[in-house]
Amino acid sequence: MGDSLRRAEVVAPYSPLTPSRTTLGDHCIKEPKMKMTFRWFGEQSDTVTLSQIKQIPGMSGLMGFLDYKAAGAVWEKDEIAAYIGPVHAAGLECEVIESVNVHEDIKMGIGRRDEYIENYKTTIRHLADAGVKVIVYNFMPVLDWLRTDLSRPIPEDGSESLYYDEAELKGLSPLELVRRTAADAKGFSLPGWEPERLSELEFTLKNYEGMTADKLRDNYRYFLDAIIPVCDECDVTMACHPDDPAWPIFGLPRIAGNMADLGKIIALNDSPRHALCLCSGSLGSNPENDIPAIIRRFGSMGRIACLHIRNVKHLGYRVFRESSHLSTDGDLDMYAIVKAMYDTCPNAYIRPDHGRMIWGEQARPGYGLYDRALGAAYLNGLWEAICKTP
Ligand code: DNO
Repeated sequence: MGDSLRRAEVVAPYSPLTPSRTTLGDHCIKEPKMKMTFRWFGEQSDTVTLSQIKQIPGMSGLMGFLDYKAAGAVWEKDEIAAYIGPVHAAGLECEVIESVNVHEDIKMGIGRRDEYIENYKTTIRHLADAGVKVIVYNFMPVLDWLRTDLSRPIPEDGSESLYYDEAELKGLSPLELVRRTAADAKGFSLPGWEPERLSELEFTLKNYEGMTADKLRDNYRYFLDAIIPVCDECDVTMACHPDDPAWPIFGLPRIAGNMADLGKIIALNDSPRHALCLCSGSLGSNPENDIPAIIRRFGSMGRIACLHIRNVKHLGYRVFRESSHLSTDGDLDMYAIVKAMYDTCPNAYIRPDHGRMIWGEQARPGYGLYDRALGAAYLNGLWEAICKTP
């Protein structure tokens, strides 16, 4: 921030009368343009429509998702086409797909893992045929992202946001937490909380007993060794999403919570097809994580394929809420984050991440229209300012 203030002092003030400012080229943001995208759950499952997304300034496409697919199943060509067809018809791209979930057998290294890996390879080929360039996934055991309240009022303005208080987990079993989260979701499905996966929760948790971070990484390497050659063939990049929150939960190991963890993950396979989905909010759940530094490290290695950007407000030890995207509403410096992206991985895809519920909107927690649209506009504003700052 200090850097930006210093810059502001030396840059001449903008004047609408300065002729060079009124020519088309000078008004345009210089390349690279931000590849701004939006998560969309499909025509049957989203309260947000494609035409609304198209009307958000600067929106180039989606990070797509087939919310009904079970982990381990092949994403069939016709299913992918049914999702992507309307997206293209709305004038949006679909070069990123999220949450192609990895089956627990692969993470645990047991049972039918080779069969599920073959299915995953087929899915990669099918997505590549449909023009997909980046696949976002995670390697979190059993539970994806986790919150203890999906609609906690923010006292300052009456909006509602996702909230986490580790103390509230103490008396809860994972199953109780899953039931509570499902009840809290207002009837919407939540990405990462697919019922089929969670119905086997107790059995799966039992199987994870004795799992260590090193064993999990070994199984991860096995998975990558199998799928990365297919990515090379198809020109698709795999983007690993970090742990959220960024520490182990319910005694399950988690291996993607900080810079050192992500370094070990990247070292599992040398191909640039093995990359990260840098999620500022997930990593930002731990105030010790320096998000701009993490972006600079892996961005300059060419290992950030896409970014999920949102802000977090810490309210105590392992207590936080998801704030609006604005720097001053949370604890992350969004200017520094976008600047790190601009400097090291400007061609990565980006999307605003979870938004608050504002203006009376009823939608899937974290995935309404209004606050995410505000987030996208804000990120575009930061980008334009960075592009135009000499
Ligand atoms: C949460 C999302 C995650 C993410 C998956 C990727 O809202 O960011 O569900 O898409 O972890 O597999």
